[in-house]
Amino acid sequence: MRAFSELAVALTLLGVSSATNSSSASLLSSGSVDLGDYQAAYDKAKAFVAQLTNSQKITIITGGSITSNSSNSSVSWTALNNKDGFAGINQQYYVSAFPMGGALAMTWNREHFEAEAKASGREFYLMGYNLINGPVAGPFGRTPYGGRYAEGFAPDAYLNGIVMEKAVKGMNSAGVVTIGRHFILNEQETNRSASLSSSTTSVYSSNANDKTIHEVYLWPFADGVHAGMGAVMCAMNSVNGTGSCESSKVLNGLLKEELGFPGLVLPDVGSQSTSYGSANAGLDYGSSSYWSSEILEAGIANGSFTQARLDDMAVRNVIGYYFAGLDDGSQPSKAATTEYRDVRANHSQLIRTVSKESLVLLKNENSDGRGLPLQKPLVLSLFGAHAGPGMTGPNSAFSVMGIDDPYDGHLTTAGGSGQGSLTYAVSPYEALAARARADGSMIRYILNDTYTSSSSSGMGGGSIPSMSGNSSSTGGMGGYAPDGASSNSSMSMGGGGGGGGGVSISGSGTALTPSFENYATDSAVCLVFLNSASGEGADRTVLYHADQDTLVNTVASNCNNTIVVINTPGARLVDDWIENENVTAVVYGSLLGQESGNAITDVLYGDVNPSGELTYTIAKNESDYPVSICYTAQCDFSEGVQVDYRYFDANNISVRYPFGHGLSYTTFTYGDVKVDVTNQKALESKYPTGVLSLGGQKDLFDEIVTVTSSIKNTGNVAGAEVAQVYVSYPAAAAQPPKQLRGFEKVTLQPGEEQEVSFALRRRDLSYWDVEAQKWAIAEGTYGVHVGASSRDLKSEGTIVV
Ligand SMILES: *[C@@H]1O[C@H](CO)[C@@H](O)[C@H](O)[C@H]1NC(C)=O
Ligand SMILES: *[C@@H]1O[C@H](CO)[C@@H](O)[C@H](O)[C@H]1NC(C)=O
Ligand SMILES: *[C@@H]1O[C@H](CO)[C@@H](O)[C@H](O)[C@H]1NC(C)=O
Ligand SMILES: *[C@@H]1O[C@H](CO)[C@@H](O)[C@H](O)[C@H]1NC(C)=O
Ligand SMILES: *[C@@H]1O[C@H](CO)[C@@H](O)[C@H](O)[C@H]1NC(C)=O
Ligand SMILES: *[C@@H]1O[C@H](CO)[C@@H](O)[C@H](O)[C@H]1NC(C)=O
Ligand SMILES: *[C@@H]1O[C@H](CO)[C@@H](O)[C@H](O)[C@H]1NC(C)=O
Ligand SMILES: *[C@@H]1O[C@H](CO)[C@@H](O)[C@H](O)[C@H]1NC(C)=O
Ligand SMILES: *[C@@H]1O[C@H](CO)[C@@H](O)[C@H](O)[C@H]1NC(C)=O
Ligand SMILES: *[C@@H]1O[C@H](CO)[C@@H](O)[C@H](O)[C@H]1NC(C)=O
Ligand SMILES: *[C@@H]1O[C@H](CO)[C@@H](O)[C@H](O)[C@H]1NC(C)=O
Ligand SMILES: CC(=O)N[C@H]1CO[C@H](CO)[C@@H](O)[C@@H]1O
Repeated sequence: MRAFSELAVALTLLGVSSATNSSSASLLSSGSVDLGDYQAAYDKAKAFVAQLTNSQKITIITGGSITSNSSNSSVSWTALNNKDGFAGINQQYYVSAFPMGGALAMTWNREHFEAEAKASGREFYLMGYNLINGPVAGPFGRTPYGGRYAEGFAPDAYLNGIVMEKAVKGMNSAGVVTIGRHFILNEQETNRSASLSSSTTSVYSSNANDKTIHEVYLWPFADGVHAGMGAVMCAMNSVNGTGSCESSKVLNGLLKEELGFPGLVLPDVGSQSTSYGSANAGLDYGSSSYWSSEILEAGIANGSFTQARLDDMAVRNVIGYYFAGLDDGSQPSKAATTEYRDVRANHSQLIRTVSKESLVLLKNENSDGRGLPLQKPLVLSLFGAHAGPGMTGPNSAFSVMGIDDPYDGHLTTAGGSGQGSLTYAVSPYEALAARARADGSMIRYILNDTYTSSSSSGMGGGSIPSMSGNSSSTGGMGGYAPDGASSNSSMSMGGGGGGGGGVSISGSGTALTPSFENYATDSAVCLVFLNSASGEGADRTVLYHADQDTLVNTVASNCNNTIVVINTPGARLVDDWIENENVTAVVYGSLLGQESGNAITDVLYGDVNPSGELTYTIAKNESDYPVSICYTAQCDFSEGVQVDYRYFDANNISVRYPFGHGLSYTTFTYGDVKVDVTNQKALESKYPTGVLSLGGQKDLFDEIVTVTSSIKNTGNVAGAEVAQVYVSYPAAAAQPPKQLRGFEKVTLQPGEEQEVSFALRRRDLSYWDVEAQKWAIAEGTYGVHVGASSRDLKSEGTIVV
């Protein structure tokens, strides 16, 4: 309808340096952005705002409501109900706790990305919330220590962007407005805010170059905008020394002028610090103390602020409401926090499905009957606090300013505004005990990481007086042989009393002295459960826990079928024990929400064949990671685009488990790769030519190359494989050795073979040309690899430009 292309060309000529307040304020009203699906919402928003007085507009942009009696007009507006959470509603009774964002990403399943967001979004909708603080594209995962790692998706722009796209679509389809957060370079909790931490003297500034910002951190937000994200939360941190919510270059420049973002920008807590500065920089929603009618009207009068910008802000505040269809008036009113409403439907089934599909089988040595899956083991022993319910139940408060690490109980969610509201949490103990009962297995457990029997008051404890005489070969005195027990009782099995706190006698049969060693010794399988905890407000300090690693080694030295299960917000190192031949399998995942124990049990017993893949690298040592936490006021992102596997590849560092790794109970083979250029003309144009649309120039999202290969299930059970496409670029693009640019998850029956195809978009083959301020396709030869992980490439094709 409008001459989009001419306007877009004019706009592009201005480039990013054109982050001028006036051009940005008129971006929507001038028709410079091809609004696509947002056009109808824009028209409604504009018509609505046209009826408002300035004072009413200011009420709306400061979060107020307009009632017709108070304003003496026919106009009314009810402030949107904003709420924390993505993987379920934060701090709300009777809702579902879904797998955290990090777990969702580990499924590598686009349908799940959308389905979870839709189901979660539906609960928000029915509880009366309509402006949702999620999904979370940043923290992106620059450092594995980041406290909020579990809320985000993956330290890979492509995968993170695909989850963003689907998550936004899913939540939008539930009728709510999504807030992509935190914009931008919000990679750690330490020193995030001077007002929230006594030790912080100044909020940190993330300093990254233009190429890094575009190729790494901005990318997933572009996918979110492309998918219809209605709001963005600017971050607590500064960027290049200017507060994210005060930076015209960040908000007007990157977000609005470059990504064509049509919605509202609102600040994270305490992140607005000026009146005209923030408004002119692109903040659309803020505090009435900075934005009183007096201040803003005075600004309009003397030129510090403009009428056009106020109108733009008002439109941006209401456009998402129309886009989500909230103007149909059918959303229920906001529920009280403790109110019962029937919103959960059958979501627990989806939660269990997503959870079990997110679990990654890191290691499995099952050729001699050990390892996974379990088959009715006769004696099943569980170890570690993470195996059982926490002493104080699933709803313990996790302080916003950090939580203990690790958590003393089964951990299913993170702390802070991403914390799930659990009506229940199934622990592994609960699910495994039910399974053991059904199978006729004997179950033993010590639900503690550091248990010693002297800390227990049970029989066989260290306080029991010694008996005269000892023929046990190990340790000191003590022990108790109940009458009627095996005649070999007090003399059998030293069992490694060393860890037993002075207890040498193991008891026997069903009356063992409780110790890790004794329980492990004649178990058919020993399951050791480990977690790491973190959340909003504090970062992790370690990537492993010595006590837990000792637990694994103690169990493994007495049990030749030790299987480790880990739930962790981000990377958890395994090198202390991974090469122990008695550690036969490792199941690894993020934080899974309410059905956690059921999902873990489904995988352990092979009710589902594991198909999750790592969304980040597990290194061998902490020191292998390039970035830890920054404690200074200036945080330079000197690693540039070398985040996660890009860094390990570029520096040829051997890793424990690479990005994209994940085993199955079956095996797969890959066929050759075929590469078809489906839009040669597009490939020959160095720069995109499309109009500015949602997410950037429109043709950046055009699919221009198709990659095909075939996958065959060569094992005995059905299973799903995530085939991954990695692209290597001509030198001119100055890219890491390779980058993920496609993936497909295929489910195959035994012996079945399927062709799998991947569509590469123009943007997937582009690098950010800093000079031109555009995405560019490089001249030369692109390598296109299909493989099972970033370090297990099976076959290769090329594209010559
Ligand atoms: C407009 O934005 C620029 C940055 O691009 C900023 O320096 C300037 O102060 C802003 N203008 C006003 C009137 O705030
Ligand atoms: C406006 O009307 C509502 C009911 O429609 C009433 O609750 C409220 O008190 C009124 N406000 C004023 C300022 O009269
Ligand atoms: C309300 O509006 C009417 C007409 O629009 C006007 O006559 C009246 O004075 C207004 N009342 C107040 C209290 O502003
Ligand atoms: C950052 O946090 C650390 C530890 O909490 C503190 O010692 C340091 O002073 C803070 N740095 C700044 C710049 O505030
Ligand atoms: C931050 O500074 C770097 C280095 O000067 C520059 O390349 C980049 O464009 C700046 N970005 C922002 C958003 O200020
Ligand atoms: C405009 O008025 C505001 C409010 O009085 C004042 O803070 C600001 O400095 C003025 N700006 C100019 C350019 O006069
Ligand atoms: C949950 O219910 C919806 C409709 O109520 C249905 O479409 C969906 O298939 C159900 N999901 C499962 C896993 O049963
Ligand atoms: C675990 O055991 C240690 C000592 O063995 C004890 O200090 C700690 O309180 C126990 N933890 C729980 C949750 O029982
Ligand atoms: C006692 O141990 C001996 C040798 O280890 C074994 O032959 C015998 O069966 C055991 N007796 C019982 C009752 O377990
Ligand atoms: C593992 O230990 C059990 C005894 O607990 C033994 O029967 C089995 O042969 C051992 N398996 C291997 C492969 O060493
Ligand atoms: C493995 O377990 C067996 C007991 O089944 C034990 O004898 C052996 O020492 C263990 N090996 C290691 C490396 O811990
Ligand atoms: C009374 C007795 O036999 N004591 C023995 C118990 O075991 C220790 C360790 O093997 C021996 O040193 C004691 O002599």
